[in-house]
Amino acid sequence: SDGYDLWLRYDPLPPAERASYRLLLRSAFFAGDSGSMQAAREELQRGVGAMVGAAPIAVASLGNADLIVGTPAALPALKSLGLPLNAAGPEGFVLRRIAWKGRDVIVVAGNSDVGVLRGIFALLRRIQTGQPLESLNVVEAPRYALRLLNHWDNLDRTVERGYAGQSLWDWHKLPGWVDPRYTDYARANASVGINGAVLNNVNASAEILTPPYLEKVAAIAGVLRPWGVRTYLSARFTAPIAIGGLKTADPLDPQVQRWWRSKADSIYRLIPDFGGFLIKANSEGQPGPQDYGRSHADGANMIADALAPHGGTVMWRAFIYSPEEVDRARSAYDEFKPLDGKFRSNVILQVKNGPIDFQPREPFHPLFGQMPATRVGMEVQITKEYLGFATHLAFLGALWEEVLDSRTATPRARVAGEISALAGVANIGTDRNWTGSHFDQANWYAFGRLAWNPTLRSSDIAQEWSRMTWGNDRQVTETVVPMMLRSRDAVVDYMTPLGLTHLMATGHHYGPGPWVDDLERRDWNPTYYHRATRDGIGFDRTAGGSNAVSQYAGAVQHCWSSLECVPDRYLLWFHHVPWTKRLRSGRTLWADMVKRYDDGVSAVREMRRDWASLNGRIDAERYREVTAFLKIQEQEAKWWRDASIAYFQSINGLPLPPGHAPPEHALEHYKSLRFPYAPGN
Ligand code: BDP
Repeated sequence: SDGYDLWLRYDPLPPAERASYRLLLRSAFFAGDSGSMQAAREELQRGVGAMVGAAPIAVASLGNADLIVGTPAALPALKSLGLPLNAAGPEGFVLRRIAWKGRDVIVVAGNSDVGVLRGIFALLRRIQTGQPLESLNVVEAPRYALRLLNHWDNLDRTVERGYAGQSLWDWHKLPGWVDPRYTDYARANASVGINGAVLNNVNASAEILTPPYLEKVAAIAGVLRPWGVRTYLSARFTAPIAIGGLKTADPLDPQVQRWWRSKADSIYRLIPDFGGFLIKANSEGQPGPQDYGRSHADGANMIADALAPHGGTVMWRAFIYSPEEVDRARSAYDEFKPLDGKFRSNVILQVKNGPIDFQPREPFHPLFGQMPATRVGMEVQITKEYLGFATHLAFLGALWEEVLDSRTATPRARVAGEISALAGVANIGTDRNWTGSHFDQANWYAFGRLAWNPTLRSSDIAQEWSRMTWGNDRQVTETVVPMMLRSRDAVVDYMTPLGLTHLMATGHHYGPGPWVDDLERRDWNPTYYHRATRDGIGFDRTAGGSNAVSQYAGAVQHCWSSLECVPDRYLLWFHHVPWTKRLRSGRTLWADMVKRYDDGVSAVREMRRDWASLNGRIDAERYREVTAFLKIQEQEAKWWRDASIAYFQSINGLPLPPGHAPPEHALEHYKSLRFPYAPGN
């Protein structure tokens, strides 16, 4: 298998199970014929047909249907059944086994056809994972109204930080040729409830807003629409200059305001359900309102006002930092906290999960829970820019669960409750398996599932995904799921243990570069982040240092400020600690660090061994690729470990603790390595 089918493989079930499902699913009545209902019908027939060997026949009357599928608007009879449709909201669904006129039927209902479609996917997932339908009684609604993929796709089809081939969007052939792959992309999103896609890179070219490109965008939007996926675009703040012929992009200039209004009007003429704009402004060289002496709120609100008549949203990114700041981790909070309450209601402040930048582990961003008068969304990175690109196995469900679950101010408040949108930087491209590796499909899947329901456990998500993707063989599930669940901690251990961060090589971010200290901006140097000296290591963010810890509220601030309370995983994020300090493990900091590097490498070695035990239980094509990638991961884990230990040893002059092998090469070797062929930005 080449992996193209993702988790929607619908492999045939064992004969015994087939028979019982088949009896329940012989026929189906579909109320309505919208694009979404057609999609629901085709998906049900395709999935059930493949899994149980016979597709439900679509019947024209309710009387002889085993399955009844629709909305109360299209099928008023549903209203009398007492279904909890209120709790399903506009996008959710109800699945229920009931007696209908003396017959035993399954109802798949929603308040919209898209809700119904999601209900069909939820039903199919139950069959895929072998769950009985006997006492089916489910009502679901998404926790967040916006669950969006952010594609960092350029118009030349390169993908910034993309490790899965080229951009899916074939701009040159659009709109005349609409690749059928767009439909499969939309289907996959619909199956996990993702309801929007920003098509182009946040480092945006203004050209996407020109009429020829908007025609192309409209063609894609037409494919995504029936699947409940709305189209959004990244907009360049200076588009009025670049493509509008104006001399300024000042948000308070009436001509500029008019330009955005008329641009929005023309987009909505082509794409009536257009979602809105994502904007990276005054960040890493992108233009923004501050170039005109205006605030981020002035910029966001001006564009929000242009979208408001059409119901569109502006996602304004909070990813800003400047080399003049005392501490990059402080920047976004310092800039945006004073703007709380100043944003229009159709602005979402889009904040990365941590205060630096999608690192293997960061504490949650201090803006979560501290912008009570602003809508805040969280941005995570599905593509693994900082976690080993496509070859390393790292299940990010565990990372996102950790962030969503983090306590904010009061003991009961969680980050998940403080946000109103979730965005994920997509890992999708033209590779046959979509994501560059089979296991990276799990990260697309987990993102969608958590955006729908952030209280899901990553272990349950891994379990579902594994069964749908690798089959229901128990030995496979019992091997794959634990591999996934330990994988992200393994990456943290071999790259950035104990709260270290941002130690990767320059530019492409591939491999270790903790020694780098000569970049044009000081806040791009790994040495800026680890602050290692002969005596100790770590960034002092307590009151004695940058005091970034003061941006957190109450108990969190209190604990993380204190060397006694701060968890080991954030130790060097908040504290500069002597190499000889004893940690909870009883080991010195240096000994603990070396052990963690080794643990990370061992974990990968064990993952390889576990995977090898599945030989013959998985199709050869996918088995071989994963086998090869795990081997690469082990080599690179060791590279990270050896290079990091060699470098830190050159700073602290300490011997290796007993029982740990010295790095394979001298530090100079690791420093001399170059990777011109690694995908960059
Ligand atoms: C950084 C990436 C860079 C992105 C930037 C962003 O290295 O390519 O443009 O994030 O999020 O992590 O804007």
